[in-house]
Amino acid sequence: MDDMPRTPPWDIPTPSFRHGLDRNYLGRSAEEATRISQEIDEDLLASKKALDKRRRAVQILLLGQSESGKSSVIKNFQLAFAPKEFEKERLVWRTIIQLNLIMSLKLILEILSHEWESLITPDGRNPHPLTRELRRIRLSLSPLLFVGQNAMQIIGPGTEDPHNVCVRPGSNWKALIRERLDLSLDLDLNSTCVKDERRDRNGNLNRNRRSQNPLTKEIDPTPVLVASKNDIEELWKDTRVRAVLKRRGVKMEEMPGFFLDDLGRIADQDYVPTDSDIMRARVRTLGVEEHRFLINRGLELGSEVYIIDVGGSRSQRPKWIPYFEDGKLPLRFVPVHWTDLTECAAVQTILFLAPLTFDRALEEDPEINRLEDSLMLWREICRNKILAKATLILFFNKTDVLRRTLEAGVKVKKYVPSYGDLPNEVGPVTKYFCDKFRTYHQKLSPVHRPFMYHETSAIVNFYFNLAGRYLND
Ligand SMILES: Nc1nc2c(ncn2[C@@H]2O[C@H](COP(=O)(O)OP(=O)(O)OP(=O)(O)O)[C@@H](O)[C@H]2O)c(=O)[nH]1
Ligand SMILES: [Mg+2]
Repeated sequence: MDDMPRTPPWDIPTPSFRHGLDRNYLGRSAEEATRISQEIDEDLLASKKALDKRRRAVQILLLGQSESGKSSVIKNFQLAFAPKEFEKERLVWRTIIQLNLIMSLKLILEILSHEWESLITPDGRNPHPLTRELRRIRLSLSPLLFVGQNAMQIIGPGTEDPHNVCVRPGSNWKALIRERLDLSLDLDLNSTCVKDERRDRNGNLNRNRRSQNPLTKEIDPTPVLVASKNDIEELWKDTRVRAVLKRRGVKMEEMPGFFLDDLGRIADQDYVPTDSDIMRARVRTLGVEEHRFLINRGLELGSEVYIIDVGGSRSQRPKWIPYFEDGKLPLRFVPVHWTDLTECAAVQTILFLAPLTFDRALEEDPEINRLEDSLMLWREICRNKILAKATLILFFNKTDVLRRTLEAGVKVKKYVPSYGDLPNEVGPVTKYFCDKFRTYHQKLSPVHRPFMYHETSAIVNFYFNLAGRYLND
């Protein structure tokens, strides 16, 4: 380059001179300007179309305390109206379910360790037989816990919740799992049968397929879970372990993401989650996450529905504030070219989830009764002026849990003295609490709006009929 002759600065032609030299120059720059201008016009038009489309789209906000079932409602919705996407994610849920199972094991081992420490004699010995057994099982399960920990770090880096699978908003964690675990999906959309690349043309499993990628090996729980099956079973069935859990008031079966009773199916190389498994899988939501669904069944095909999911635990609630302040989409959901924020669609419908779990406390604050917390949140939402025009629909979710609790003989009046001697049955209990929610709704709503509620169980496919009715309207 340095050897090339350079034009001295004083010899650089002025624009008019250059024009003289190149007759096409102006013509070319005019063409260029027209092209750029057209591009801008097209961009603006596309933005406007996107904005119009967005304004026409149904926009739903899910609110409710942690574990009320908000994210489960989304899965339900997807299964009902966007089943193709649901199908594509089936194997992603396999990993989540495996991790849920590993988290349950981790919790049990931690509880047993505490027990173990409490049994150590002053001279440092521990004669209890549980300890020897525990040591062996804990050692044998350590590779599984290690792989689980690795996978959790990949899916939700820095989320630091030792007992929950957590994901960061906007992290595209499903794509991440698919990519990192090499889940190339080949889906038979006419059935729930999933074939992945591990199968050869004849449908036989190529069991070596997974182990080819060393990175995958470090975070895929499948092989080590399969290898640990007997030890897990032994641990979970051990009557002494059950006794410790009982003594410490830990009801594993009632915890979200409980899959230990399904170990036989899940700890299998060929495990493919059922719809019901996916509904029961637990991923804790952090922050606010927007889900866009392109309807491919049941409603107007090709129409768009936006559902905004929020983390419901107390530490996450400050992140709801944008919706309470101006009722518009928070800035981060708006593509940069949507300059006029006031044009953005406001939330049209709020689904508020309030399980009638009168006997449970918040996980994050054992001093606070869950139902009391739900009523407090409901009051805030009803009285909010910005949300006055949004349709409020109340879901008394987890009706199956309420039924089981009452059938187990748990008395409402023990937790809610004002319930008195009313019948301890699902109907009267639901009516009693429903009246409370209705009263707040009527008293606090800034403008009159109808009180709508449903008794739901988000782990079964309830949404199709219900949501279809609202969305068609
Ligand atoms: N038995 C039962 N379990 C449910 C029901 N709805 C949800 N679950 C389970 O409850 C757990 C928590 O549900 P999520 O949908 O993750 O709760 P969430 O409201 O999104 O919780 P955060 O993300 O923490 O705010 C999951 O394991 C679900 O499978 C229900 O109706 N019945
Ligand atoms: Mg959630």
